[in-house]
Amino acid sequence: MTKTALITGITGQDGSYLAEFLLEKGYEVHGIKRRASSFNTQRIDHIYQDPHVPNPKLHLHYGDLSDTSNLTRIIREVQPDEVYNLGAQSHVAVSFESPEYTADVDAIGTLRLLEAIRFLGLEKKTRFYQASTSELYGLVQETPQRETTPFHPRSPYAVAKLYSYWITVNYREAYGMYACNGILFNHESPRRGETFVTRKITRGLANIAQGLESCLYMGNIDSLRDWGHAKDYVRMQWLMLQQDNPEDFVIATGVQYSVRQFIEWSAAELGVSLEFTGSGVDETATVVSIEGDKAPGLKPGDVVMRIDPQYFRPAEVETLLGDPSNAKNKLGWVPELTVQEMCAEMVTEDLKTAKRHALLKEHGFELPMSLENG
Ligand code: NDP
Ligand code: GDR
Repeated sequence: MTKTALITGITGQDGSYLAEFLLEKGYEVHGIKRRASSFNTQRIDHIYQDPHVPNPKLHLHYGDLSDTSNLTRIIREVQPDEVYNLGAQSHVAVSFESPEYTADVDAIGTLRLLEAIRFLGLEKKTRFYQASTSELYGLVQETPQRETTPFHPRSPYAVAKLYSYWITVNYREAYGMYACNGILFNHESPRRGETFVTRKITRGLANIAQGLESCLYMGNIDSLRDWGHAKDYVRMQWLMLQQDNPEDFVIATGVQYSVRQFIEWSAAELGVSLEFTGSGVDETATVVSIEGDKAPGLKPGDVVMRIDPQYFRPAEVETLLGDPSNAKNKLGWVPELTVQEMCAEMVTEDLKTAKRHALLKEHGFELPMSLENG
């Protein structure tokens, strides 16, 4: 029997990979997309199916996690076997700017979905996945962080996600729902939003290498993260809903690096070696040498990174390192891609785009790119 899945956040990084994954598994996939004044489906355009063709397997519905009646109507229509709640205002720094909106969407949005499932009498049919986060650990109480490590959220985003974590546990305990949390550590890909740190670095350095920008302005580059590849992590989201009993899992690689190291690797992928000098807000990264032909816009001595305190957060999560033993032992899950392979893939993709843009610029055309630096 064909299974039906509903994905909130299908237009995001994870939603797009998960939709591909479920379609390959033969699912009928429904996704909720937001109404926007310009197209926002770039990440799923390659799997889009014209609703006029017979038996389309991918269906998109307009909706929003802030709209109870809309969510209830979609769930009633779709009668999903599985709901993946990936939709969120997912940027930690932005959550300090828009804390109330973040709480509405990232916390109450989850409650709205769970209540809709219950209200429609689907609590025994519909399995529910909640996109929980390593940000819950915030000011870390134990290293590495595992399922039992106490939480201490450090942003409006993380506090909202804490509510969602517990309301998911609560609906499981109170109503016997198959509902579970994936506590996912940072995961990235060429589809990562441009203002998250890895993508900001790979895109920024690729643009600089091609002479489209001059300098990358960064926040706290001492920050330590456990980065994996989004493709590996969406496989795990599905696995969590295929077990006999619902359980919450930490998903991580178990290896940690600094933002500074990610900058060095990205530059190295472009054939550029960097030297970091100075400290605190005065730290800079300067080009020492260049190999190959990927960075015609650079020469030794160019400063390609400076610190801009506007990217510091009011409360920072300095270090995160996950222990994925439980997922490995119980679900047989191991990440297939290393962070270095992921970084190389991201730089390669961003360099392709930067080269296209450089060519357009050379021939006097307007650039179809935003210079927003997030
Ligand atoms: P993205 O920011 O790439 O995608 C978020 C998605 O949510 C987008 O489709 C976005 O739509 C949608 N969305 C935003 N606001 C609303 C709203 N009000 N109503 C409905 N949909 C909305 O995030 P990721 O794919 O990286 O992450 C997926 C989920 O996993 C998120 O919940 C995130 O918080 C969580 N998470 C992510 C981790 C990571 O490292 N990537 C780690 C741990 C948890 P639009 O495209 O229109 O903006
Ligand atoms: P994070 O990811 O906050 O961990 O949340 P992000 O990539 O934004 O930041 C990681 C670390 O890098 C530091 N940093 C910068 N970050 C950004 N965005 N821009 C900068 O210029 C910059 N300079 C340094 C940050 O301070 C931070 O320490 C992501 C999101 O996907 C969440 O939705 C998810 O829950 C968590 O990962 C796990």
